[in-house]
Amino acid sequence: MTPDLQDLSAAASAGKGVRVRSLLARFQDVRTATEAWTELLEPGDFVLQSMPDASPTGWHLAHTTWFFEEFVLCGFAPGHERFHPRFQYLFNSYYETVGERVARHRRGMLSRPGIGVIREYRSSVTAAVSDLLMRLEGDELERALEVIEIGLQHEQQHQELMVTDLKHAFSINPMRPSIVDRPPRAEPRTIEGPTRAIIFIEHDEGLFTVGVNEGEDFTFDNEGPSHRVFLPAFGLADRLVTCGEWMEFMEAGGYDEPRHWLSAGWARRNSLEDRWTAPLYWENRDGEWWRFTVHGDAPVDPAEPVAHISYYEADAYARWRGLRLPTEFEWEVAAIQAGRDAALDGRFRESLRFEPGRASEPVEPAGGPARLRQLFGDAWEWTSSAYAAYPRYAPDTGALGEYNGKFMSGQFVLRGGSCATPESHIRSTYRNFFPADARWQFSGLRLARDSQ
Ligand code: AVJ
Ligand code: FE
Repeated sequence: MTPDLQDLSAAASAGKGVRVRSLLARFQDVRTATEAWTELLEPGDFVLQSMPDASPTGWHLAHTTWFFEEFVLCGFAPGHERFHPRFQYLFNSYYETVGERVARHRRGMLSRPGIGVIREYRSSVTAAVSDLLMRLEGDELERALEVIEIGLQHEQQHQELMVTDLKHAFSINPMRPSIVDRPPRAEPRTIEGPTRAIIFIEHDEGLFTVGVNEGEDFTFDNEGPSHRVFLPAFGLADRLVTCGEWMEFMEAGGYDEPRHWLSAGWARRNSLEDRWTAPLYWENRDGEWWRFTVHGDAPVDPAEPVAHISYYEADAYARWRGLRLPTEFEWEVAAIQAGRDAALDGRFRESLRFEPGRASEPVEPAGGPARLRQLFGDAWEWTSSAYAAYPRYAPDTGALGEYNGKFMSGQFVLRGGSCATPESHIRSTYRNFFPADARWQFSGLRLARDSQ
């Protein structure tokens, strides 16, 4: 070898070492972050399932582990012996390619394996994946790195779902438990005058590039291919709709007036089992609005962004104001123009507060230009866009092709992340999706309008 070539290959292997080591460090961080807050829970908390859409905490802990066992260990470690022969069936969520599974609404029946065994399962798979990474080389290593990255992003999605699912389960308990490290408490009201009026940031019409192609940084397959869209001129609100503004809608009879509502939303609002008169978790006590939070019960803070509303409610609110929801591309174009850092003023999972925070500054500094706030974090933002494939989208042919693509019907796109989303998980092309009646996520709204 010439000295030049030697240098090159040394550099390449050093580069590979850094990449593997940094993924390994992130892998361990994510695994630990998933587990850390569950140490405060009682044994019974791990099996609670309050509705078919929500899963028990123990199931989340095991399913995210199953993902690595199924797709990394079984895929790349020849002769890997499963931790337990039934776990492939027990902790498969929805992968037809993998096989049969426990029905989703029965996940709360699984008191065995107990949380002790689930924790052993987690550490055994975490260790085996780490060992495997040190052994693999070449193309195998490259492919394994990609799948582990998907596994990490998958686990981050479940970190958020663990919070929203347990919050829902606890909301049913008259003990009003707190899922975080502090006793239930009423937060003091700290209202500093009315919230500043919304400012609409105007955008000229034009052709814009949206979505992203596979590249160095991880993105989900549903964020691409990148393509161009034409947008007529629009204005996007500089902040989220607040609880105070939502109360105006309620007081004006917004929940009782069918003309604001989509037909399916109106039918859902009238459901006899749980008629909607306010956002999920809100409760009227002697004329005052309270809500259940992960810290227990607290009075509604009018300056906080509203959360736990469905698409139907968001849409009705916007129509009542004579405005509308943004499309997902209006949101994305505005986010790209604002720049990620400029808009990173929301609250994320890392704060461990798990409730939306107020806009960081209630009033613009004198003379300062209006800008978009709370784009990322605090509350997911419903868009009017149906969750559908971008032009030329094709899911992978293997089992992981089932990850996002097969859900592209009957759901709407949400953008921006919430107070339960890990900060490193969110970006301007990210597409979350839920059915129009889902309310248990931290879902809120930002208004939009057609420019004059
Ligand atoms: C993108 C949040 C709708 O909840 O099914 C978890 C995330 N995908 N495991 C979901 C997900 C696979 C997904 N959402
Ligand atoms: Fe999953």
